[in-house]
Parts: sequence; structure tokens; C-alpha cells
Amino acid sequence: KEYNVAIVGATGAVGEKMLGLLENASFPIKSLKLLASKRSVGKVKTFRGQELQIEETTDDSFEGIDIALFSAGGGITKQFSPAAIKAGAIVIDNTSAFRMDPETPLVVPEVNPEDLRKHKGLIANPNCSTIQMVVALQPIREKFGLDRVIVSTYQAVSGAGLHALEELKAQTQAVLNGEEPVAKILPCGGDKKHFPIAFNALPQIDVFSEGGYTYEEWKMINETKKIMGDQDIKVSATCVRIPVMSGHSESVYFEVDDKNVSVADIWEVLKDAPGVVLQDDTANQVYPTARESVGKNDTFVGRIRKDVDVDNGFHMWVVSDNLLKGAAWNSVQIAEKMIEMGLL
Ligand code: A2P
Ligand code: 11C
Repeated sequence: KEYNVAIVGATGAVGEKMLGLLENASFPIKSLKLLASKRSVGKVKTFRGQELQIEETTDDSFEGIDIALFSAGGGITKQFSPAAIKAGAIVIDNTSAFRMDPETPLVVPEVNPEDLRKHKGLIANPNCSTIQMVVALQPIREKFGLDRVIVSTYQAVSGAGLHALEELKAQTQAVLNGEEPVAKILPCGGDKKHFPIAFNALPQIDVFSEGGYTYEEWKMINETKKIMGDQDIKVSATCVRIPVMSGHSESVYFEVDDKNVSVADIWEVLKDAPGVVLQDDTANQVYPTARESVGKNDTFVGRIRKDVDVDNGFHMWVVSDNLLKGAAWNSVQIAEKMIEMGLL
């Protein structure tokens, strides 16, 4: 079978990466439709040497489409995914619109591919900072059990979209020119106040919610439990934006059930784990960095060490390209997995 594919949000930070990844998709693509807002009609993108026009997204856009990759914001998913599903497409949605809906599978192919079988037309792609963390934790959890996770993130600006990236560049220029940086988007487009991200670190991603946590932090907490299928894992998060363009970094503290686990045991599990690249040799200053992760689909793990006081506690540094494994690659990988499992 050959597949008709659509990207909704094809002009966005994630949509552009989806387009690039589909060039080398493992499944045959019969046609590709690039959808965005009315503003982008007339723009042109290249796919496999052919020029494709951007079209406006409407309810009629999905006739004959088999796979619709959505990444244009939650509101757009809510507005157009029903029409896409009705037209017979499988929707793979990179927004938070349906992630916590009990009817919707929330899938990271390395962790819970079997959940794909329960789909009702829409599969949710988790938040970028959640994805890379669970890819690193799942092999450890399978072998040694997982009791608790405390994560602090160092998140790149591209997670907030192309306009936020432009803001970072303009602010950096301004500061270097001795001018006052202008903030209009970050920490969060939907909040009242804005602060410069250039030469700064902002302890707010998305708006504040219950208990003094932001939505980004709640996403990491709730999505991890759903993906791992275990409501009892204790998870807490602090999410911070730093002036890096792409590549999210995370300091992850975790406690395993087994009290006799060593760092060497964790290395053993992670060195062959799917989607993981172990980069942990501190004697030679080998550890993952955001800059090096850019453009790669893997999740990089290093700095694994035992907690000083807690026998079953460990720390690690987890890095991945937030636009790839954190978004576009996980979505394309879900499509590939569904085809491999005979679901599409
Ligand atoms: P457009 O470029 O036409 O505004 P990012 O996350 O990088 O900010 O990208 C957001 C994506 O969502 C863009 O591709 C954007 O398209 C798309 N988008 C925004 N509003 C709509 C809409 N009303 N219908 C379809 N796509 C939309
Ligand atoms: C960020 N994690 O880095 C966010 C972006 O729920 O899909 C992704 C938001 C989401 O800003």
C-alpha cells in the first residue's frame, strides 16, 4: 500500500521537521499535502525534488488522506481533527489537546507501542520534555523497577515555536548592541508578562496551574504516568527555558525499586536500549550536549551517578533534539510503527 499523507502546520518549527523526515520515511508515500493557515497560502516547500504549495486547512482538506500529522496548536487539532478522522485519516497529533483523554493513546514507540492498538482515529504525541525522559527511563524501569522521578529541565526556545526563536535572536543582537531587549512572547505567549530570554533563564514554561506548577510541569508528571501505564510512579518537575535554540537538556533524579543496582548495571541496560545513545565517560569529558543532539533522532544519556545519600537513587543528564524525537520524529515513528503493526 502507498499512503496519502498530510501535515497540518507545515510552515511551523515542527511541521518543517516532519517534512524533512518524510523524505526518508520507511513507508511509501503516494502524495503529500502541506496545510497551514490562510496566511501561508501560496508559499512553496520542496519534497523529494518536487515543489508543493501550502494550502489552507479546512474541513475538506482530508479527502483521501490516510495519515494526518497535526502540529499547529491544540485549537487547530480540536477544530479539524474530527473532519480528518471522518474522512478516514489516522490523526497523529503533536499538541496537548487530547493527550490526557482516556480514549486516546499517548505513545512513545520505544515505551508503549501496544497502546496504538486501542486508537479511535487519533494518537497523541507526548510533550517533548516527557518523550526524551521516558525513552531514557523505560529500559531502567523494565529491569530494576521505578519508584520516583524528580526532573529539572533546561529547555530550548524552539519548543515555543519559530516566532520565539526569532525573539531570541533579536534579543541577543540587541543586548550585544548595548540596546534593551524587547520581550513579546516568552516565557509564554498566553500569559500577561513577558521577559527576555537572551542571556537569561526563565523558570516558567506555559502558564501556571495547580500547586504552583506550570502546565509544562504537569505535562511531564501526568504524561509520564500515562505512557508508562503506572499511576503510582512519583514524578515531580521543574521546567526552565534557557537561551538555547534547539535541544532540550534534563537533569533526571530517579529511584529504582532494587537497592543493589550500580552505575555499571544502568550502563549495561542503556547501552543497547532502543533510541538511546549512551555518552558517559567523564574521565574523557564525554557527556551529551544540546548542540550535539541537534539534527539527530536519538536520546543521549550521560553523567549517570549514584546519589550521595540514597542507595537506590541515581542522577543522569538526558538530551535530545526537541523538534525531532520530542516532536516530528516521534510522530513519524508512530506512523511507521502503526504500519509495521498492521494498524494502518
Ligand atoms: P502559518 O504559518 O500559516 O501561521 P509554530 O509552532 O512554529 O509557531 O507553528 C505553528 C503552525 O501552526 C504554523 O504552521 C502555522 O501556520 C499553523 N497554524 C496557525 N494557525 C493555523 C490555522 N488557523 N490553520 C492551520 N494552521 C495554522
Ligand atoms: C516547550 N514543551 O518546549 C514545550 C513545547 O505540549 O506540545 C511543546 C508543547 C506541547 O515549550
